[in-house]
Amino acid sequence: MSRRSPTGESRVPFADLAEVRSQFPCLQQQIHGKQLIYLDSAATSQKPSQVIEAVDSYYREYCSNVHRGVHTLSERATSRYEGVRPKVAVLINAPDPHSVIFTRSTTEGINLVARTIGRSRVGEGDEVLISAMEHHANIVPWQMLCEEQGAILRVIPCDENGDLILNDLESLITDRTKVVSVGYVSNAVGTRHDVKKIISAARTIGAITVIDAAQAISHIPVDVEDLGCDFLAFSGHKMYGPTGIGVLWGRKELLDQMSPWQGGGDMIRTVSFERTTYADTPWKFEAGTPNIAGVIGLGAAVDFLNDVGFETIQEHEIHLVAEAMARLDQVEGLSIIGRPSHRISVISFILDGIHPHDAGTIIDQHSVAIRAGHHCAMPLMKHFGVPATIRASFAVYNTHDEIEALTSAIESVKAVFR
Ligand code: C6P
Repeated sequence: MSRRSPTGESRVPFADLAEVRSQFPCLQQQIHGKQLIYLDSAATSQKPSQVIEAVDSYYREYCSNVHRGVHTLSERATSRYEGVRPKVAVLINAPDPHSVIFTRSTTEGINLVARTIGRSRVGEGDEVLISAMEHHANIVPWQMLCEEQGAILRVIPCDENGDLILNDLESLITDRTKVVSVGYVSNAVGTRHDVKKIISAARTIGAITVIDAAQAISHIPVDVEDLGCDFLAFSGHKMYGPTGIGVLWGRKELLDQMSPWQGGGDMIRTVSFERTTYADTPWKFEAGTPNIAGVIGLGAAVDFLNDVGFETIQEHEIHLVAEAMARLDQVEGLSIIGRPSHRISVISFILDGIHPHDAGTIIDQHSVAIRAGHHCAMPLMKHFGVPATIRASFAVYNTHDEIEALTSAIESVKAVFR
């Protein structure tokens, strides 16, 4: 484990995970008089000092617009902003940094694909395939596209464990299938899907493949070359970076063929009243002043992930989740929702006779932050026959002691309703 200084130069080793945790100012506080225990990283992760300092230093030291000014501050901002593209490309093993588009979020990335290549490739009677376990961000844009184009939305089903049923892919992926868009990891129950299998089936018939990597990017190495997908979207705020910044990676040859989706400054080459010509990829997809501080913070978040290292992250999180599952399984009246064959970082559960929102409110009184709700996965909740679940999600800064605190908070919830 090692880390860089905020300026990105010298690397200083992290002594251990306790030191990693000490890098998160927001975790160093009490809520309701007790040490905060943050188990809601799937909603948004906490931010390490190096990310906060990178954003702070942009505003304090070289705040200016990018790609426009000839002055020193603007050149500095442009070079730091553009310097994040190759960092992100290395993170996801993308061969070309120019295939990295900065967006607002995963949501915006998926919408961009649906509104551009989706619109041009999906026609009447065509099919878009998603899965039963998608976040609304990977359902609604495709539903809107299908409604607009007269196309059909089809769904890969899942079983009672929360695993996708992939043995009948041939009947779901037909020559009418133009887009296959699936999540890498379920935010609601934590399943790590076999997306490679889905991508490879989709490629045999030439469908466009889109991966929602929002819940994967901070937990496992994501490798677009190995996956073989055409597009992959994720959000900075779930990978220790700022809110309001995301990435859409796309295969460069496809991005080059695609039309821009928003018009405005910074995405053009020339403008006249007769005709506009567009900038090259990726800038033609980044209309207007971008989230400069967000991109710079995202770069620091990539440094953070690299500095801790995915081997350390995975080893720690796999143990945490296994221990949390074992402890929660011992709690009487608690049912875990979804027991997938491969799980990452998220555990969903319900308590007999207690609404998840009531449980969440009481758990918060014990200074444990969890999420209660449908997790923007209403079709999946329906599949499991529940309106909502209580969700604990884990990140690199969580500790084994925090699992004990969660279980004792759950016991207090039960005591209130006894
Ligand atoms: N899930 C959660 O608590 P945005 O909002 O665009 O950054 O991310 C959307 C999104 C897309 N896909 C998956 C798999 C996600 O988990 C999310 C965000 C949060 O689970 C907020 S609902």
